[in-house]
Amino acid sequence: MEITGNILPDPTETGVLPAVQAAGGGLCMVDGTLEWTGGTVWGNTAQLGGGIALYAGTVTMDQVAIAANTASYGGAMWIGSPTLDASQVRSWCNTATSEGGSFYLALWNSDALFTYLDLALNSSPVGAEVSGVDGSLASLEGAAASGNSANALFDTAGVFRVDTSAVANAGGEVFGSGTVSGSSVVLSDPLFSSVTCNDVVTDDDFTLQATSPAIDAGPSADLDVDGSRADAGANGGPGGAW
Ligand SMILES: [Ca+2]
Ligand SMILES: [Ca+2]
Repeated sequence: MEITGNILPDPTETGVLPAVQAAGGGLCMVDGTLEWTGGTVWGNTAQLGGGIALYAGTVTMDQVAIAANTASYGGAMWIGSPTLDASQVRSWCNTATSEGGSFYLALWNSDALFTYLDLALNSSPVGAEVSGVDGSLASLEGAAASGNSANALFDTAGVFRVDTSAVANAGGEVFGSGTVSGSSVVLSDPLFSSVTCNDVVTDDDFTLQATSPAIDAGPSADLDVDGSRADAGANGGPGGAW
């Protein structure tokens, strides 16, 4: 499944629009239950959540790729207060003009869990990869994040719990003013093989280079499909072959 090329709000609509009409360029979920496996959401635009906006409900995402979407908040995804469990998600080259180049946790009770996550080259003035308001919680396990922004990868007043991950920002700062906890985090570039923000999403290779610090650095109780300890990143862990 591919979701691409949508622009919100619809430029032919005029007047004062409900906020939801400008949220989730590729997919907007207001409530309910979503179990989503596979697919690519790329090249969409909205004010909140260029690729995806999740207001509430219960959401399970697995092996979903989100690339080159654009928004004010949450280039890839704007997260309200759903119960979100995202595994093997890959987000790259998304842009937010305000906050959260990849993910923006918008509410005091936003609480999102990402396991085996790839983040690369997302951009925003604040929180190039992930940003969250005071009280929000982003939990990352087995993440591989690589950025080139002058700003922190993870920023603003949210709480970031990061475990068994490899993260680095060529522009320097990784964590901004948010509260950070966690364990077994390597502050070093995960060395994806080839990722370019060139408006082509099919030429990007997130295979880890041989010297990647993300190799065997994922959740210690998990194994990769080759039987070795799980790697960090979206190709890691027992569900990593995709
Ligand atoms: Ca590319
Ligand atoms: Ca491994």
